[in-house]
Amino acid sequence: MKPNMLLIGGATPRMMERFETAFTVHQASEISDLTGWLKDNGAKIEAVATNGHDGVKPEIMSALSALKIISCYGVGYDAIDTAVATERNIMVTHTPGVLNADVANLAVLLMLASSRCLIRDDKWVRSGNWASKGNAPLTRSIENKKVGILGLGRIGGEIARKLEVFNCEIVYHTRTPKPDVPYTYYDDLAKMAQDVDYMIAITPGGPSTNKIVNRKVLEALGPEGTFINVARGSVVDEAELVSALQDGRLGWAGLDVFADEPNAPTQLFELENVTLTPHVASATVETRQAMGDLTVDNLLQFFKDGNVMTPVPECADMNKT
Ligand code: A2R
Repeated sequence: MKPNMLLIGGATPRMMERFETAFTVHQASEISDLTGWLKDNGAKIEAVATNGHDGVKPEIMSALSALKIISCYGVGYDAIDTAVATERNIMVTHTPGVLNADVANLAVLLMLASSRCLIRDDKWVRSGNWASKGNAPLTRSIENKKVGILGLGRIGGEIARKLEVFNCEIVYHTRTPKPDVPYTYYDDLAKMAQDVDYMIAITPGGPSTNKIVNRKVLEALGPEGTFINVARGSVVDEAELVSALQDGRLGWAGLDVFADEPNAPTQLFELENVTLTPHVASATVETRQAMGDLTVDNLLQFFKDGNVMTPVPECADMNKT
């Protein structure tokens, strides 16, 4: 008998094929009355595969009385209540590491797109402005600039390394200083924002980072500053961000994540000092395949011997061996 798995959100064909070799898969998106279905079937579900956006809603989690493992396709797992999971001895896994390079690449891309006005200059050519108005206005260089990284973990470290080729000076803010890094530590986020040209957010979401990029921090970054967000929309006070960009109290922003995805604040659509992407930092064929493989591998290994490759830190001591 294959164990029953509930799939929340999508999966690639390659993931589906592998899921189906080991599990009886129930796709939440294909169940019309999920609440009713969970009443009748929730107690037989032993595994959930989900993603960082959908997570597992509390009402779903509580309907799955036999749940043993949640495998999350993504490194951020703030949409999964790990306190409830650990209390119930439910293993939670995620996909750290394999997406570092591409998320870091998107952060650098947003920095460059913002400083070099990529979208404006693309339009300059297409609209005929080049011929009718002449050369596009000058842009700004990222060479030799000071960059503050908010969250110097796996991805933040990768961003810092990539920015070294642009001769950027790297500084960072985290809750605890990191040993063995050659970058200056700031224990005060607003102070760091004041001192840098660019600030890149790459922390987890959740309560500890909720709106830590607030009005004070945005104003400290200031009219000559650029804010890049590849973390979570919840990390910044979005209303304050919009208003600071509108008034020029903040210079520019490059944003891949938003508080209410898939919706982004419509006021941003009018602004030329903003570059927007639809939460695609890890969304390359190569990285998504690696994430998908790890999502499935964790589940298969767990049902083989009770161990997983990449538990979330809260579940790190739950491996059997
Ligand atoms: O604070 P620390 O010392 O635990 O450092 C972590 C930092 N961090 C914070 N920094 C400031 N205030 C906080 N409340 C706070 N909470 C965490 O974020 C660490 O340097 C970094 C997270 O690094 P990792 O755990 O290695 O995560 P990774 O793989 O870099 O991914 C970061 C996030 C994901 O959670 C997704 O939301 C997004 O990137 O894709």
